[in-house]
Amino acid sequence: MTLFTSKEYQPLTESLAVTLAVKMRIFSENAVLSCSEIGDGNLNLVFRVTDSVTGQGIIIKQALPYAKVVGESWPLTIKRAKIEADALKIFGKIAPDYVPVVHFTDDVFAITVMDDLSHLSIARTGLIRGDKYPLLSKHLAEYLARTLFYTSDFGVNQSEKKELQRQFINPELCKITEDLIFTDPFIDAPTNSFEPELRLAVESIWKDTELIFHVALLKKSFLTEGEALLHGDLHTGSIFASSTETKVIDPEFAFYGPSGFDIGQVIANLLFQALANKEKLPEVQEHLEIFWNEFVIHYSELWNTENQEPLASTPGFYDAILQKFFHDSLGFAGCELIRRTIGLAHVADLDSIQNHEQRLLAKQKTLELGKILIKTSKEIHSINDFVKVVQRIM
Ligand code: SR1
Ligand code: MG
Repeated sequence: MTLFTSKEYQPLTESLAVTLAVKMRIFSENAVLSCSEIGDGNLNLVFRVTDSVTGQGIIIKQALPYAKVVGESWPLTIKRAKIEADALKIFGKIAPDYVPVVHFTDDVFAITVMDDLSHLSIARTGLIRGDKYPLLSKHLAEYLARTLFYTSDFGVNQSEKKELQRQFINPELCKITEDLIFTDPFIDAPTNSFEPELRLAVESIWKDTELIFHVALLKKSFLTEGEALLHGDLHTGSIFASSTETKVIDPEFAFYGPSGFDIGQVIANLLFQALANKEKLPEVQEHLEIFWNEFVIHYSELWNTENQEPLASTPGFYDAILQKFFHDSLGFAGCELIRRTIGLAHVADLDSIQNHEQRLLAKQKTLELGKILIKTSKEIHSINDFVKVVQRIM
């Protein structure tokens, strides 16, 4: 299909997005189409094209050749659009209930056309305004148990896994994570951004060699352990939700990494809600307990019934794997808490707290909890113990 007159990449405009939708014959011939750019993330353009009569829509997502959050001074490969589309297709096969359908991709224009999810809300936005998502943690647990199992050496033929690992080498996007999560917040880097009142707390992080030792170990794990195909950026801004549905979007950071990284990102991004507003602690606590317990139920079921590894039933092996996921995830969650508070890309959960003193207090608590999780993750042995650690900080 020739979609463009030009054969070279160009950023879409709203009117070009409509032309594209017409050429793809997604809508009926007489449809009156409108389009708006709705992207509120850090990196991409996102167009919603809608049929004004039926209300039916599609999403056209395009990678920009730079990081939108910073500007053209930060060039970024548009190859990430292919990584994202390929990951969506794989995750969609493994966990179809939780992934939007991809209708069309174009690698030159870095475009992915997918289901319109505008009947759902971005989970972070919904949680901040007080929406309830009773099934969110259960759904995320099943999504992660399935994606982390079926892309690992336990759930896929081990040669096929190596092919997948090759397909998802994603150096540019991994470098962003290596810098923004594991390096910059722990040194005096120009990308960091925080309120002047937090400087003392931040400087104590930069001087804390015990903390940085543990961060270096977590970073090494991120750099070297290809356990499963990760989403790679599984924060609540990468999740669409309603009271009944959950869809995980935006896997442009996908790569083979340690499973606890995805699990930890979910944990940290749920925690921001309780750190921003203590009254939400019981709700967050329930989400955390359901999330981990359901993850274990689904993962162990897959482990016992679908395992490809001949040594999988060796006594103690499964428990060791699960324990590793748990400890890794708490450490990674600690890094996410700290980087979203003092690093380059913040979260609205904390930044939207209007009262200055309350915002500072919430951020101080977030840094404290982050430090504790990074330093003591291996001393926390159950989800109940973890919840007690969180309660003590509040
Ligand atoms: C320059 S990108 C900043 C952040 O936005 C993405 O969603 C990732 O979380 C990344 O770390
Ligand atoms: Mg994203």
